[in-house]
Amino acid sequence: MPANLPPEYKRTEEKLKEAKTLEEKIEIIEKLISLLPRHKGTDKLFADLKRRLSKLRNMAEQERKKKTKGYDPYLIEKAGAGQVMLIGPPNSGKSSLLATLTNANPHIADFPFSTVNPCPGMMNFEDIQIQLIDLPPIIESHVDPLMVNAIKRSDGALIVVDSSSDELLDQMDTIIRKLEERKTILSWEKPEELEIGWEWVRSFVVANKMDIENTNERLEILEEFYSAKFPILPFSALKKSGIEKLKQKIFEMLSVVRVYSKPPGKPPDFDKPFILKKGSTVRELAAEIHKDFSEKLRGAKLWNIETKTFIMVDREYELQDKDVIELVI
Ligand SMILES: Nc1nc2c(ncn2[C@@H]2O[C@H](COP(=O)(O)OP(=O)(O)OP(=O)(O)O)[C@@H](O)[C@H]2O)c(=O)[nH]1
Ligand SMILES: [Mg+2]
Repeated sequence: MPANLPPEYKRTEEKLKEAKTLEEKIEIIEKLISLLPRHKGTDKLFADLKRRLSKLRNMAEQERKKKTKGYDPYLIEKAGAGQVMLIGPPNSGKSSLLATLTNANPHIADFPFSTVNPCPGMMNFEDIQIQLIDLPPIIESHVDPLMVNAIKRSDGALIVVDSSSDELLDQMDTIIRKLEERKTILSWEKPEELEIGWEWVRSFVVANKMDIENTNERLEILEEFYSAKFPILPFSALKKSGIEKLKQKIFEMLSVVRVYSKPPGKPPDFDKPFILKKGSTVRELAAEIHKDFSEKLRGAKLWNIETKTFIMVDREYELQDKDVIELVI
């Protein structure tokens, strides 16, 4: 049976010849698999692609282990609803922000380059926790590739800038450019097309030190240049002003929903919400709770706790933040 491959598949296959790194090759093969029409005529090709992918992934893992010689200070296990990086120029208040928002005690100093190692902390947001990681500054002359890899792996980044600095625009430019040099795009909206080998990290700007005089004018200039690309939140780690809006935005950045499960005949468990990516369905929630559930699942009761009533939803119902769900099997 002829495979009948679509033109985009062939175009992507061409790119494989030019791919230099293992990561690029992996991404291309992943794309090929997603583009491959599935029928009897493509079974062999599918199996072949899968085999090549697994081989390349093994090789990449070996290479990564060799490169980092087993130790990467930026490899911090994810905790809570998501991992968010604090990036920015020296002295902008990244560590102060971490200290304001979390239980952590990072080193804060009135001179630049005080942070040399990443430092995590947990931020409470309503009934969940979000992990924030304070990072060393990003400057023109040096950016640790391991740090960029950690930013790539994260669920989002805050670009923390000093609104009182004369170099505000230059610093923004440096941060965006230094990451682009390592194939990392920072923006709020996902780029329509992302070239193979590139990574997108959802981010927004925290205009810190707004308690200092005459920062309003600088904020306006920052908005003029960057508000199309990023939301910009005025903040003061010193005065702790703007904290609620900032926390809300960090939660929004993660694009997750909280779902409370209700056992039949019992009150819902409001202590520990399930956290799922926005767009997840009842079926995916069931799979998270128990592998066997999702097969037997018929649908769910979506409860209104105030009126003690429910409506039936099917397996493909898209979960909304704060839904109370009773699975029906
Ligand atoms: N006025 C004012 N000062 C602040 C604010 N946030 C931080 N600072 C001060 O700015 C200086 C630098 O703060 P850090 O939190 O150490 O800055 P950082 O970005 O972590 O610096 P590096 O780790 O060196 O990159 C300290 O003297 C802080 O007290 C703020 O909102 N307002
Ligand atoms: Mg610091």
